[in-house]
Amino acid sequence: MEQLKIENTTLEIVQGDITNQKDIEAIVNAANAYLRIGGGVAGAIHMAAGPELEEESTKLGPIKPGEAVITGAYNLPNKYVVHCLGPVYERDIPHDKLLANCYKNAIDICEEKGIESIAFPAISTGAFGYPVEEAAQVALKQIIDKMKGLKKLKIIRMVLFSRNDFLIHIETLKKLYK
Ligand code: AR6
Repeated sequence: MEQLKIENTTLEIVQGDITNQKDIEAIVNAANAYLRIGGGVAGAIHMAAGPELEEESTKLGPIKPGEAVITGAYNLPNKYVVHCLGPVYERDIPHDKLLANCYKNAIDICEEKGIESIAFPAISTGAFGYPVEEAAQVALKQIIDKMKGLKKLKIIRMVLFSRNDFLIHIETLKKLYK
């Protein structure tokens, strides 16, 4: 695990499954616009949460790239799911701004609701085709920018599914924060 502390907040980078973050209050879903079940992260989250999640989430859709909304987490070990719609690479432009907005808006929701910990997957890097090296730079830069002055949020965790994505995020963090 790699960690970076800025003021009162710690950024953690781990390899793992977003549905298995038992010590985290809110996990982030790499959602589709209609907040339906879907595949990848969204499929895993809905499967673990149970059907009530889709009942609640679909009422909040459709959302636009970069937007984030919050629901309960039902059978997941967390309290909330924050659903972010990432950009489809090279279709939703500017993709870097829209991807950064996902992280920014999710963190703003936590501050508004007094949530102390959040875990993100690498939004847009699966079905939406965002190259992981580029996405890691955008995500980590935006997270670090937001970490200054946070009042409620104490832990921000990036959860990478594969070893390769995990190592790319660690390298990117080292380059951004030396
Ligand atoms: N935990 C953590 N990361 C995961 C997990 C998991 N359980 N499963 C996959 N990943 P994706 P997107 C990684 O496709 O690109 C869905 O169908 C995966 O390796 O879930 O934003 C939705 O319904 C990849 O690096 O999200 C949307 O239509 C990253 O999570 C669309 O896909 C994101 O992959 C969203 O596409």
